[in-house]
Amino acid sequence: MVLDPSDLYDLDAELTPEERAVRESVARFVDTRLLPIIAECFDAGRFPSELVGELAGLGLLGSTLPQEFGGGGLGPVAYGLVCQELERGDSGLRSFVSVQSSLCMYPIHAYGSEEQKRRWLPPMARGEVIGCFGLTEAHAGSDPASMRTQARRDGGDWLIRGAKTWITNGSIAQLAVVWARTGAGVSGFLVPTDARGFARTPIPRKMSLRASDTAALYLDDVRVPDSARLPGAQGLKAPLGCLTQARYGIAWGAIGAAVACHREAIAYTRERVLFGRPVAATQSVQLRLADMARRITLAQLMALRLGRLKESGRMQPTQVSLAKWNNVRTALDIARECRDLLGAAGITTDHAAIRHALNLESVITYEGTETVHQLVVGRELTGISAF
Ligand code: TGC
Ligand code: FAD
Repeated sequence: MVLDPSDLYDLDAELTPEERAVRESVARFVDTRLLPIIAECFDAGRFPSELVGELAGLGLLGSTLPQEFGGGGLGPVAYGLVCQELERGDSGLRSFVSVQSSLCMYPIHAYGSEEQKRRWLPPMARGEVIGCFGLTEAHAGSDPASMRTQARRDGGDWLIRGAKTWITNGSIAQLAVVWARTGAGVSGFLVPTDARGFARTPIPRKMSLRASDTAALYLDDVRVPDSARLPGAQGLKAPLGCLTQARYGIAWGAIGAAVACHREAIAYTRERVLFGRPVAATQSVQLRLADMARRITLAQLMALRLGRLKESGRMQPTQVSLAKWNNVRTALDIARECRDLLGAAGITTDHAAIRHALNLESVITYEGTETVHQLVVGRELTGISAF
């Protein structure tokens, strides 16, 4: 029996027919709609907004939410496979879906009022309203507890003042989920981006996630009614709870980027003839490709186990930290090595490796840096917080 080089342990056999069908439909979309345009988007620094309607049509926005709010009721493993296939195309498109689904629709569903859910979730699932998630500030990235953005009461309203930066979808969003300090700790607010006093500027000169929109947000006493506050979001654990959802998707997504680079490097080294034989015939290249397969298989096993833990309601944030750390590190190392195996051909976006490697430089930083996740695991082991 010939093994699948991207699935040496036949994890496909562990998936349900529904999970396999979801993966295959997203894979088709990526192959036919994203891959033909992604290099051009990356080169131009352009988010492929023309794909948003198709993502919605495939049910990929808020896909785990119940159908009454426009979601698809997918399970965690199916959602993970969605992220994996999208990121096999590009981390930027997976980021778009992560932010819309896990960082915007999830908090509205988990912490929002009935009225907020009915108003925002269905148009977000249809891709008519794009969301962004404003937690990070210039001085408060890894340490969001030190945020300075404030919301203060003014009659029945709130006035929000502060600035957020590095915000995915920031300049294309119609709705911003903004986290701000109030007299009673951190709260979340649903802020329409056309509100008076709200401004945003795209972050220029990015060398990573070039096919994703990233912006700074400025809130100059933006007035919102109390009905825009997420009533169930109390304290920092509310935004951190959203991060757990998004980090879970990233742990799966990164595998897709690694698989794309690995497949490309196998094909390239089989074709590339040097010193009278394919470069894939050398022991050192086979050793490198085999070692990548080992690391991809470990990442796949970790993601699937995490997914089954999530399905049974037992997944812990520390387990998510371990998987985000391991799988993004694995993907970044593999993307860099594959770039090297392509020689000079690896430095242009005619091949995928350098695009994935550059993208993964962001993925290893956002949603908690690698060090933050290592320290979360260290805290679990020792019972001592090193933050
Ligand atoms: P601490 O103040 O001790 O805890 C606050 C409360 O939160 C609870 N908690 C969590 N709950 C759910 N999920 C998690 N992951 C949680 N982590 C903590 C905690 O139990 C506590 O609850 P309670 O009831 O006791 O009040 O905070 P901490 O010491 O646990 O956290 C420190 C640290 C460094 C881990 C945290 O601040 C952190 O994760 N920092 C990294 C910040 C970060 O990841 N920012 C991401 C911004 S969004 C983004 O990057 C989007 S990229 C989008 C894309 O995909 O394009
Ligand atoms: P810092 O926190 O300043 O960290 C700098 C360095 O110090 C890192 O190496 C870090 O690991 C290290 N460090 C930090 N603390 C410790 C410690 N205790 N011990 C040892 N080392 C430490 N944020 C949002 O809110 N919403 C978004 O949509 C969003 N999208 C993003 C998109 C992109 C492309 C990028 C790059 C970032 C995005 N972010 C977003 C921000 C992201 O979450 C932060 O960049 C990240 O949390 C790290 O914060 P920082 O950049 O301020 O780095």
